Amino acid sequence: MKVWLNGKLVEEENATVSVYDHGLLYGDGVFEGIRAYNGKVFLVREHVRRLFESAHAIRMKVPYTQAQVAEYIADTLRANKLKDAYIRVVCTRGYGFMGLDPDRCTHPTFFIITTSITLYPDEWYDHGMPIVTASTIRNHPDAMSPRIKSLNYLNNILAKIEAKDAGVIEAVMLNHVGNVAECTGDNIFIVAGGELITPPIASGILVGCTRNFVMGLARKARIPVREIDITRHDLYTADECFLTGTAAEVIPVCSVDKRLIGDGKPGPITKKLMAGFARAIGRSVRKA
Ligand code: PXG
Repeated sequence: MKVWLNGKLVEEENATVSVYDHGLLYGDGVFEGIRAYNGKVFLVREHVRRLFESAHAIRMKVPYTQAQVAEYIADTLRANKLKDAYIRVVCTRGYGFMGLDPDRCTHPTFFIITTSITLYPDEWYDHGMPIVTASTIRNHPDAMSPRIKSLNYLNNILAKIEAKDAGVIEAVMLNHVGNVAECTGDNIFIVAGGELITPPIASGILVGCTRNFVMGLARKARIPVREIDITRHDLYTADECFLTGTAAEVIPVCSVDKRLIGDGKPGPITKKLMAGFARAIGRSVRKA
């Protein structure tokens, strides 16, 4: 597989960065995870814009334009003859020897990895997946805003470890005041009283591209959408619950901390939005 690294397409064994790269030494950098479906990069403008916003927020300048980044993603997919792919775009502060000072780094390191995708098992989409709440809270927005998709994912990784210890693969993270924020790599939605509800941006979340897209699908289907604070109790007592993310797409949740959600099966609004998402990416709609 070829990797796009600092302006060149190189074989993956030659795609190397310095041990003095501040992305590695300090997690000083930003990234995006993007999907391509049937040769089309899904929500590419939204993802590239978020990459630039993340970089801007940490006072880092991506050395290209947004249009160039979109073009380089397409070039990498073409070079690897990939139509359905997972794409990782990374921009680090670059080489800078030791010391936190970002001014030690003169050139950002920029690379694009593409890989053929591995989907979650069908069974979770058909029957829902169990999740738990983590004791690790989401980063305080005034410490490290979760809106920045930074290279330091330890906050999320600690919660992921809790999920795995509980025998599941995803965990809900509460925020600094105890409300539901998001999962380790997915945003969260519930359905209650016929309304689609998701935590607001101010609750301290990554503003997911899939989240925004699914909210748009719901509005088009005339499902009322509200961004309001939700508690763990709201989750336990919801009629439906699902997660959204680039990797997971739209995935139903059947239980939270062993409390069944609704009747424990994907609900009608979840199924409708899963079908809408499948149509949008040109995939035939699952039966089930
Ligand atoms: N919250 C967090 C903390 C995330 O990392 C999302 C929400 C969903 O955002 P999008 O824009 O994808 O709808 C994410 C995204 C991985 C992987 O390798 C993780 C994400 C995306 C793609 C791959 O685990 N997280």
